[in-house]
Amino acid sequence: ARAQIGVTGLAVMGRNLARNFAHHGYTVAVHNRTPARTRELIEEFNHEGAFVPAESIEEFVAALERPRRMMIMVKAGEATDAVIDEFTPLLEPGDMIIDGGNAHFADTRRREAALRERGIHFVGTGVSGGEEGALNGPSIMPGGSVDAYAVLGPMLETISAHVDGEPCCTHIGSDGAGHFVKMVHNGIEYADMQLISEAYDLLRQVTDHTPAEIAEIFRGWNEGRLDSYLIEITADILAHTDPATGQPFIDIVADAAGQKGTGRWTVQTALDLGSPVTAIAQATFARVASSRGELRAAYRAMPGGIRPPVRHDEAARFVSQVEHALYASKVIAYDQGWTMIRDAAAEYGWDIDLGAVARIWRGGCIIRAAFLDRIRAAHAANPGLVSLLAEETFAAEIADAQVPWREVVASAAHRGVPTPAFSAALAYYDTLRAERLPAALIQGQRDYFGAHTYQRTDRPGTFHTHWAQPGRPETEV
Ligand code: NBP
Repeated sequence: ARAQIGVTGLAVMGRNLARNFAHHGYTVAVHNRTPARTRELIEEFNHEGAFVPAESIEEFVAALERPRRMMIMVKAGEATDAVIDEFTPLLEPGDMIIDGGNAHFADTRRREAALRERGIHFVGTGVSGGEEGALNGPSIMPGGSVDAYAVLGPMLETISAHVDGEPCCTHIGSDGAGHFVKMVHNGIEYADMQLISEAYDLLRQVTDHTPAEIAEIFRGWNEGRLDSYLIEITADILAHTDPATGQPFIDIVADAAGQKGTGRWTVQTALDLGSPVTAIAQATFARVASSRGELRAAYRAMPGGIRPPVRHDEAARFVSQVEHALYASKVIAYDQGWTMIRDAAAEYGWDIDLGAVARIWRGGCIIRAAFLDRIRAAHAANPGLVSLLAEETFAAEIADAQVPWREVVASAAHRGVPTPAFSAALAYYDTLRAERLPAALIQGQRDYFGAHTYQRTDRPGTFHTHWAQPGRPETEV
C-alpha cells in the first residue's frame, strides 16, 4: 500500500482531481466502475505523476496507505450511495471517505451519521470550479470532523486554488456544512449570473447598444469594483461572433436557461430555514420561466413598455446607473447568501467562519471576484457581522448607489424590460430599511379570518379582536 489518496469515479472531475493530486507529488490510486476509464487515464497521463491503477475495488483499497483516504467523484445521488455501500465493508475504523460530488447536504448528514457509527470518517466536500478548476486548483469546501480535516486538510489545501498565498480551502464545519455552503455558492452564482444578464438586457434594450459595445462596457466594469470571473466571461461571450451566421453569438442561442438543480435546492432549503434569499429565488424562477415556451407564447402579444428608449446623449449616464444598480443588487444577493449560511449554522450547530467562506471563494470557483476579499475583511474586522450593510464601506456604497438603482428599476418597468433580480434586490433593501411594514395588515387579516392573534406595538401580550361582535372588542389571550 503506497497511495496517499485514492480517487474512484474518473469522469472529467475525478480524472482532473486525480491529476491535480499527482501534480502535487501525491501517489494516487485511481479506480472507475468501468475500467476502460482507468486505463485511459493511465495511457494519457501516467507520465504526469505517480498513479496506481486499480481495476477492482479490492485492488483499490489494498493500494491505499492507512488510514485510507479515498475520494468519491461519481454522479451525485444513488451512485454515491452505491459506491459507499460497495466500499464500506472493505474499510476499517479511522479510514476516510471524501465525497467531492454535488451531494445534497441532507444526504451528506445521513451518510456521515451512518459511517460515523462504523468509525469511518465521511467528509462531504463541495468542489467548485468545474473541469478546469479540478485540474488547476478548485475552491474546496470540506465538511466532516475536525479530526478528519487535520489529516486531509493539508492535502486538499495543497491542490486548491491559492489567492495571495492563501489556499481556497478551509474546514467549513461538521457533517453536511461543506455541501451546504457549496449549495449556497451555487445559489449566489445563479443570482450573479441573472443580475449580469439583466444588466446586459437593459443596455441592449433601453440604450440600444450592440453586443460588441456591451462587451466593451463589461470589460471596463471588470477593471473596477465588479471585477470578477463572471463579468470577464460575459464580455467574451458578448464579443463572440457565431462563425456559421456572422451574427452575434448571443443572438443565435435559444433563450431558455437550463439548470442542474443546485439553485432549486438553495431556494427549497431557504424556505425551510426562513432565509429570505429573494434574489437567488428570482434568479432560479427566471430560469424556469424562460423555459416555459407555451406560457411565453400566450403572453407574447400583450402590450409592453410605455416610454421610448433612452436618448443617445443620455446613454453614458444610463450605463453608469446600471453599473450602480448591478453592484448594489449584487451586494444584496451575496448578503442574502451569507444570511442563509448563518441561519443554517444556527440550525445545524455548525461553527462556520463567515469570513473564511469569502476567503476560499476568492479563487478557483465560479463566483471568484475581487469583491470577496472585501467580504472577508468585513467579517474579519467584525466576527459578529449580521449583514454587509452593517459595515461602513458597503453601507456607504449602497447609499451612494440607491438613486441610480431606483432609476434603473423604474426605467426597466417603464420600458417593459424584465429585471426580476434587480427588482427583488431593491425590494429587499426597502423591506429591511422600512420603519413600518404592511406585515401589520397581514397580522390583522390573519386575526380576522383565522383568530391567529397579534402583538401590539404599545404593550406586551398576545391579542385577538372579536371581528364579528358589535364594537369589535379586543381580548388578551
Ligand atoms: P458524472 O456526474 O458524469 O458521473 C460519472 C461518473 O460516475 C463515472 O465515473 C461513472 O462511472 C460513475 N458512476 C455512475 Br454515473 N453510477 C455509478 C455507480 N452506480 N457506481 C459507481 N460509479 C458510478 O461525472 P463528473 O461530471 O465528473 O462529476 C462528478 C461529480 O462531481 C458529480 O457529483 C458532479 O455533480 C460533481 N461536480 C461536477 C462539476 C462539473 O463541473 N462537472 C463541478 C463540481 C462538482 P462509469 O464510468 O462506470 O459510468
